[in-house]
Amino acid sequence: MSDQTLSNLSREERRFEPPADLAANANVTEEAYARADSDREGFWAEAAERLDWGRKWDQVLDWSNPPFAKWFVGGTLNASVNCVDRHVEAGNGDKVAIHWVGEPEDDTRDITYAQLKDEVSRAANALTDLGVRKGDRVAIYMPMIPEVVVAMLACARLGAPHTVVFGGFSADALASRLTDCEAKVVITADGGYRRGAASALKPAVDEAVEKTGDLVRNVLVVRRTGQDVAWDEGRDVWWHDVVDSASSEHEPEMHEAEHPLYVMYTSGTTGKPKGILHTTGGYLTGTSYTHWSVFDLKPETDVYWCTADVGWVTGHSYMVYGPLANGATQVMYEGTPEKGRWWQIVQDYKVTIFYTAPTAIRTFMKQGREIPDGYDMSSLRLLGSVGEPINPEAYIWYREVIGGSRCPVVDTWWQTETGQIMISPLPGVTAGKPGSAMKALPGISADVVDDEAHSVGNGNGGYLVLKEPWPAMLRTLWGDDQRFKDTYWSRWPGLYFAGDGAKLDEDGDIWLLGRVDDVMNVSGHRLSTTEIESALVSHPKVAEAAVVGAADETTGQAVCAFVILREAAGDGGPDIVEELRKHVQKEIGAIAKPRQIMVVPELPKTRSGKIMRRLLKDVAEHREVGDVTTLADSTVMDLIKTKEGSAP
Ligand code: 6R9
Repeated sequence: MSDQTLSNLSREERRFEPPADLAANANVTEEAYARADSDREGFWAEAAERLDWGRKWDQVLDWSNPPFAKWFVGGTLNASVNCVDRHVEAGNGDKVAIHWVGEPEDDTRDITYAQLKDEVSRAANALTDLGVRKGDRVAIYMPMIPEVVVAMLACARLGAPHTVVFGGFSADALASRLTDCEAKVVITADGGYRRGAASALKPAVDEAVEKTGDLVRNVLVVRRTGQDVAWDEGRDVWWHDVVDSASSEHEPEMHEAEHPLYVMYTSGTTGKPKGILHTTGGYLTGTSYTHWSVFDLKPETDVYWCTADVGWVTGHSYMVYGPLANGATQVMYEGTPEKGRWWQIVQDYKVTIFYTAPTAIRTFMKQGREIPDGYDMSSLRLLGSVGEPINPEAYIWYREVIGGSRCPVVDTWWQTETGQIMISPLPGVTAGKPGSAMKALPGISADVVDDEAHSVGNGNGGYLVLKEPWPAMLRTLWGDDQRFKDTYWSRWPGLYFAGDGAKLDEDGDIWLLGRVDDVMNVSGHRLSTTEIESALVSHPKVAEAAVVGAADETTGQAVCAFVILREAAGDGGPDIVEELRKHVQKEIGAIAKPRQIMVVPELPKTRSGKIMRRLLKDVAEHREVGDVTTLADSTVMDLIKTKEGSAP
């Protein structure tokens, strides 16, 4: 984080008080902070009471073996019952759970809680018939269609942890995740719609399953696009053949509070993705409480919409588990942001709470306010942001243009690992500052510390840490307790290291400043530099590669790669840059495709051989190159800069 960033941010003096009517009727008021401070476990136990339990817990938190937390020890519950059955039993069966909007115009479905319950029960029965048992892992690789929610909840019902892999990821990325969590079944679709065209998914599954030997027994396929698919008779099963004919009666089992709910893979600082493990009772408590408090959800009247893809943690916590546990009515959209389409949906469904990412907001800003101005968005009453720091300009634009200057903006900081929102304004309490995530929520303890773990105090910057366990925290990394300890808990004893830089302003409010490790944030998605470097180096023409995240107006950061070609490859040919970009797309997925690739003769390295990414970042961001004194060969940067001048 540069000093300039710090001082720019501290000059921001605008404040937005909560709207009076919202504050008067807010789900959570100021006193929640004090109550949680005086009895943190009691506070979370009260939040857990929001759920239906089979058996109540004996102990709220067992922290006797840190960093391995156990919440609601002795309690049992079923996540799918909490998200579906109990709303039907409470007489809300006819209430719409999901207003689904397909990408092709006019392709829509409204699904009530009663319908969702039947469909989840059918899918649970079908999965049982395919041999899925409690504890088995099921991979889900699907587009944004209602069946993905059904699939997740059916797995949760059976106690079979799911691992949802983003549909934009490659066959290789899918294969490594299947292998790591030893998935027995993959649920997918023939394809999905992207930017108006059908885009296949099943071929990637076929390729991934082939790579993993006999690991995967069955592939369950939803017919979405109707495109031709290759079929393995002994292995592949159509969803409509086995789910539609299954019984809609399914007796759910109550699972232990600490039973694994899902594994979500996310990029780390090394090439191998980390399998973040979330369990049932604490996760559902943390997500449902925060969804209700941060978005001030009124389930009877609100129409909520989170635009995240289900392949990311936001889709898990704030499209599936949080909102459905709260009995919300929500919108789910299959497509990506396309000019006015989102605002059309807000208008058509009278969306009241809208949750999206800064990268989307910046894209809309670039297109101009005329587009959203053409729609009636007066239904909106609250806006949320997640995924990366929201710069004050984007915050103000979001507030004014989308929120008509009447909706509070909640900038929510959290991570795949934290499972739930951790730092955020409370919309009925906090006077928001554009660009600040403000304060740790009630029941959460965060601080900003220096290298020695001392609190930096107001007005200073440092590392963001979490000081006390919280219900939705990750329990470990799948199959790798040691890496779990090393990654998050070893830097300072007893503190969770989030990997983010942050600043406390004069009021003690928190400003997030981005990652301090080699993880990039591109459009709110975490990508590891190492993972992309490995992908580049796996190309036969590439000898070495270094990847940096360079500031980008729209995506926050963009992937910039520097590669040294193998001698045998000569100059790589005229299409080398495109060839390498495509290669990264194939290895990891389109999201990781470098914006820019520079073919260079050398990379800047320290004497111990560490690539100095800091200098490459200077080049990628067109800055004067910084201090080169620790370079083994200080002329290297001149060579690279010359190349930059001649780059296409
Ligand atoms: C939920 C999610 C986590 C990383 C996190 C941080 C960045 C997320 C943010 C934010 C500033 C916010 N991040 N929300 N930075 N302000 N409101 O995005 O999870 O994909 O695991 O990413 O994203 O750097 O450490 P995940």
